[in-house]
Amino acid sequence: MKDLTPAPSSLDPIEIASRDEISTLQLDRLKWSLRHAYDNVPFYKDSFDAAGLHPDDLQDLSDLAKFPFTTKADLRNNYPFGMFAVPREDVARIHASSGTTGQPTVVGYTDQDLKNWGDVVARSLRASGLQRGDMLHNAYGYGLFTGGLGIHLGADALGLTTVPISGGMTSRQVRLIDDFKPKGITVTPSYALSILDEFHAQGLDPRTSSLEVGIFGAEPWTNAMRLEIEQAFDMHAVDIYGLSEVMGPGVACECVETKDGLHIWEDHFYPEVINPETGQPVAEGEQGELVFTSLTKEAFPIIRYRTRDLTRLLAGTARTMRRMEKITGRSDDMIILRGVNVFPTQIEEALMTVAALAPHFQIELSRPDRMDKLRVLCECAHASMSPDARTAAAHALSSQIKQAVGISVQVDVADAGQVPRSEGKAVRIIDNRPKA
Ligand code: DLL
Repeated sequence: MKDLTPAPSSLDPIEIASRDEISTLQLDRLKWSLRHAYDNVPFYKDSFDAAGLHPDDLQDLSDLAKFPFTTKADLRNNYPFGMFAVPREDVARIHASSGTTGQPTVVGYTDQDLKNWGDVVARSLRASGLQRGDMLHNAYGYGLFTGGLGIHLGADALGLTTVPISGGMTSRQVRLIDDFKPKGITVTPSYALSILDEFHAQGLDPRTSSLEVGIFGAEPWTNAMRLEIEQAFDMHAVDIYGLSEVMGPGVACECVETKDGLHIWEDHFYPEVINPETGQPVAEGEQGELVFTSLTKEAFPIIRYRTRDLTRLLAGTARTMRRMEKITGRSDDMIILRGVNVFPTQIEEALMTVAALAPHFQIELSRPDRMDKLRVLCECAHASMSPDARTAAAHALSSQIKQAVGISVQVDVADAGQVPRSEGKAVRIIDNRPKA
């Protein structure tokens, strides 16, 4: 793999500013953001008033912990535009979550917000090893989802040649990578695996493709998966994070030279990690739920938003801005099986240790005889696996899960191609338990 470290002179000065400079800027911006939300969004006025707080009560960054949280339910209750802080005519762009689990959440951006978004995505793409003039194959979905258009904004800001292919039509994805020879690809890690399968189906060697870096996010993925993808494509794989409520992709991103967690672009997004049960900030470096406050957003300021994503905050390395550790999972995706907490990422990690199995999987939950049961559906790495080899692979995976996670699960090994694929975020959990 080539060294793609960006030249220090190409970085935004704030990326490597001192912690004091960053904190000073954050405090100024935080004061503005609280005031802007309070003055322009009735929801924030009501929630601050109910807590007996006023934006002027923030004198120091640590005072933020006194302010109330915002949750997804608050956004749904204010559907569609109740959380906007500017007149509708000043909103240049709308995005929305898919709303598969209820009312969609709608977010908006002013022209200035779009510019800032483009800047943080450009920063992320540069940290991943891309520079002006490079070609990017952008396979995140275009549309209301923030992935495709968000990455596109950053690619424009950085001066890349963008191929806006969006998700789907996998054989065409591979054909265009082969024909156009992009240097970078932006896509969910699970869809990258489908693209990988398609390379093989077309008789092409992914290791000789033009791709030098993949920038993967929008769903949890493990370091074990990183190695698998890096080896399969002979390219770097870096992690990019974001969520629509806070902006979209580009809230945080790894640096290609370190790949040691995601630097949060702290001049625009203020992170906290809290204990999800008590709501109290955890000690520095401890794991908990990530909470974000926007520092510059005009159309859709967001104060102490509970992301439900679980991680820990770490000091900066390649940049002075703090890092978040690779996300373990969402609290919503945590399975409690006979008293043990299990995340799909733990199943992924175990799966990666069994060479005879492909990296695709789904988890099915059921409740026969009032006991929760977890079944892992995975598939053979090769089409021609004997029944005995499959049984051995299933056994290897269930023992690995028993040893690493401490739970007994059923493993079924299907033919290659039998685990349902997604063209965006993978569906990892099928919950067939009776609804309470
Ligand atoms: O997924 C934005 C995005 C697009 C990020 C493309 C990166 C790349 P939403 O659809 O609002 O936005 O989903 C946000 O996805 O709260 C996390 O649970 C999850 N997520 C996003 N990035 C990562 C990541 C986009 N790198 C939700 N690792 C977030 C783990 C991630 N989970």
